[in-house]
Amino acid sequence: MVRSILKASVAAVAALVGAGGAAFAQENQFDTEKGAILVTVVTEGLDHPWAIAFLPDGDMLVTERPGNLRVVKADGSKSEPISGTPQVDARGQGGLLDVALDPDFGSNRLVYLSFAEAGEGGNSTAVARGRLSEDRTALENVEVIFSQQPKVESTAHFGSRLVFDNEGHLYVTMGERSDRQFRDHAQDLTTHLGTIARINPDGSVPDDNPFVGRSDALPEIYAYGIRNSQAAALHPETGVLWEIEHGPRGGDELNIIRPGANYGWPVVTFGREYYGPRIGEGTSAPGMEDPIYQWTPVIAPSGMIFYGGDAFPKWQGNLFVGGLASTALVRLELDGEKVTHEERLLEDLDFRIRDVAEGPDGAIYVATDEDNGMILRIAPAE
Ligand SMILES: [Ca+2]
Repeated sequence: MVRSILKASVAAVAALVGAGGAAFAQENQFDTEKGAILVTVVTEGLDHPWAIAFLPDGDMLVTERPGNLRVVKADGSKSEPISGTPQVDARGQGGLLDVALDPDFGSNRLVYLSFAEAGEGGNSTAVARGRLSEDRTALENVEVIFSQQPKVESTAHFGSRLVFDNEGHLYVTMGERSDRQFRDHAQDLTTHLGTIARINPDGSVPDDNPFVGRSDALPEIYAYGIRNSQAAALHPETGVLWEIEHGPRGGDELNIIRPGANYGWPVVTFGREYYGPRIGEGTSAPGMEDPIYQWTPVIAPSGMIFYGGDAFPKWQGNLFVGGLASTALVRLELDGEKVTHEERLLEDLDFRIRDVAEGPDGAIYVATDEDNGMILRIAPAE
């Protein structure tokens, strides 16, 4: 249960109210299996924050789904929206989504954004990049480096997370756009629907992508059979991409992404249609990769990290996943490629958790997907 620490000023005592009506103070202490944690409100008043990316000085770039990118300082102050960001289609699940820094941000100041892009045929997931001005008020020389093909009429399943690998390629996780008539495209290599792309930072195709040179496949595709992936991270030791995707009713999946592999949707799944019937041909099939872990009922996953900080020695190497419907920060213990234990944190707060990030201070930061969205900092209580 919630144990609030009310200290310092009267202002700090003013309770915030979560989506579920739970009283929530500026600082809150909770017990976990590995010790007590202190959950602090870094900032509030964000409009459905979707992603957090730490700048080298410890401040954050934060996207808001309706279309704004802001700097949130470590002291919680928020900048005005940064100019130059792309126009987004903010209907439904669309809008401004992930933000990632170039691996050479220190010298080139390049920032990458994924977003729902309107265009001929409807909309699709796209990636833009631009240079963050020295005063951090503008993105300059913004160009769209990738657009998912084709655009369709849907307001759902845009993915998307942006992850650089250790060789400087950019992974873009996407969705299959949700509607029944689009679903089968997740098995169709002539579209980007339901795939993970791997591109160079300028949007060109790496020579060693698995489908390069095939006339029946788009060369950006790295893996396919994906339903809707809003969580992805590079494994810190193997350098391999791990991805978590939304199932339908049941069957959220944790997958290890291999080049050219087929992750099965909608042929195999642990989930069912929202209205009850089975989907596809069961839970496993030859030539299709099984998830290494699945959630039924779903957690509705968004955002993940492999924790590597010093603040929580007992959590090193654990995988943390944001949960929307589950209103939880899910902690997974791993043994190689096996999940050995799961714990759910922050569940009682009733906040939809949209993104998870590790700060340079080793604390864990989460963004809550609410009208009054917050950034919360999670640190050891002692
Ligand atoms: Ca699958």
